[in-house]
Parts: sequence; structure tokens; C-alpha cells
Amino acid sequence: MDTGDFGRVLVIIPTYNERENLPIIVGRVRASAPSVEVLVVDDASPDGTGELADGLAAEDDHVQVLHRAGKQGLGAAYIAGFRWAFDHGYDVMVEMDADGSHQPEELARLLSALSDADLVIGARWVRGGKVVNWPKSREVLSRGANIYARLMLGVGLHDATGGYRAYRAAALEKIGLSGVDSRGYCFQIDLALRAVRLGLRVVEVPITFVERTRGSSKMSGNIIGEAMWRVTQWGVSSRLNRLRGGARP
Ligand SMILES: Nc1nc2c(ncn2[C@@H]2O[C@H](COP(=O)(O)OP(=O)(O)OP(=O)(O)O)[C@@H](O)[C@H]2O)c(=O)[nH]1
Ligand SMILES: [Mg+2]
Repeated sequence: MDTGDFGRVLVIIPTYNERENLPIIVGRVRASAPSVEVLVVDDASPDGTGELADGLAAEDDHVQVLHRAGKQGLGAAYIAGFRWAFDHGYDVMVEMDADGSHQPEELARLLSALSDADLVIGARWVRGGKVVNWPKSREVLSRGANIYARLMLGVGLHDATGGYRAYRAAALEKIGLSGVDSRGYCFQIDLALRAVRLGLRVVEVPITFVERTRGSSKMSGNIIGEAMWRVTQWGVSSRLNRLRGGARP
């Protein structure tokens, strides 16, 4: 299978202060999947990542850049990227972090799973999935968040927070982006939940997630808090709806 079998594939890479990582990740995507195109969505990174991205785009017609005015979170950056992809007629949208955690060399496997799916999630917490260089505390946090989301939301996913994904454009269109306002991590849970509830085919494939070795993490207490709070709200409201005999939201 070639990555071109799915039509036009766009890999969206959100960046905030990823100067050291961006050229490496873009180079790896271009080398391992030459037919796919790349969109960097930069939120006016103070370290000059946006200008660096412009330089990469000037040298390579498969690389483009969307500049945003300021840091507004991962979810908002992806929504802007998805909208741009719709406007430019792409068939598949891929989410990938800039920091090397999501390996471009595994993209072909994600895309091949898309032949029988609407959304493919690269998963760590499934058989064959791995995490390299994570401290125990991060593993506990991620596994715990996923167990909590599974219990609270009743979706059978093992890595609903995973951010290495491939969406068919038609699936994203069905999900609709206008009502999504999750900003941090819980953006990933939000979209997975919407996809499952719409009856879309969501498939998890094992990946090896590699912790960043350059630049700094944007994870924060706020991001964890937002995810906890929203997952709890979604879980409680769907239970209340079921009790009332109504449809799920
Ligand atoms: N455009 C944009 N990108 C962001 C924002 N926050 C994070 N990112 C990018 O989103 C990706 C994931 O962020 P990370 O800092 O790696 O977060 P993480 O993977 O949860 O944390 P680590 O595991 O510690 O790396 C990276 O490419 C970031 O540069 C934001 O507000 N705007
Ligand atoms: Mg990361």
C-alpha cells in the first residue's frame, strides 16, 4: 500500500516553541511518506518556529504554514488546521506532534488501517504499543486518564487521549467542528467520543511513543484539570440522559 492510495493526505503539526524539533520532524515525514503534505500550525512561537517553518515551506512545495496570532491551545490549533484542510480539498487529515513522540515512520501503518476505519488512533496502551523514556509518573497519569475516560464515557478505547491520528475528511465533516471548544488534551477525547457516538469506525493501532528529547513540554495542571472536568461532565450528563430515557447528547 502507498500513502497516496487515500487521496490527498495532510499531516498537521501544531507547534509552540519547537525550533529544535521542527526541521527534524518535517524531514522525517517527507522521507518516510513522500506523497503526503505537511501543514505546520504555529501560534506565534516566541522562539521563531514560525519563521523557521516559512523557510521550510519556501524550499518544499509539500510544506505549508498557518500562522496564528498567539497561543490558544492544541485543540484550537488543530481545528484551524482541519478547516484549512477542508478549504484545500484534502481527503485525510493526520495529527502529529512536532516533538518526535509520534514517529513518521509509523504513518504508513496508521494509514493502512484507515482502509477499514473512519478514524485511526495510534495507541500506546494496547498490546504491542510502547512508550520510550517516560518517567513512571507520566505513564501513571496517561494510563489513569484513559481508564477514567473509559469508565466515565463507556467508550471501548484504550488510548482516547492519544494524539497520533488519521481522520478521513468525511468523518471530520460528520463530527463537525463548530461545537468543539476543548483546548488541551481533552480535545482528543472529545473528538474520539463524538466519533464513537456517531457510529463512526474508530480503530486503535499500536505505536511506539517516544518522549521528546528536545524542547520543553506544554503539559500543565490546567490541561489536566480541563480534561478531568470535561470527562466528568460528559460522563455525568450521558448517565443523566439515559436515566431520563432520552437520547445521548
Ligand atoms: N500551535 C500550538 N501548538 C501547541 C500548543 N500547545 C502545544 N502545542 C504543540 O502540540 C504538540 C504536543 O505538545 P507537547 O508539549 O509535546 O505536549 P505533550 O506531548 O502532552 O507533552 P510531552 O509528552 O511532555 O512532550 C507539540 O507539537 C507542541 O508544540 C498551542 O497552544 N498551540
Ligand atoms: Mg509531546
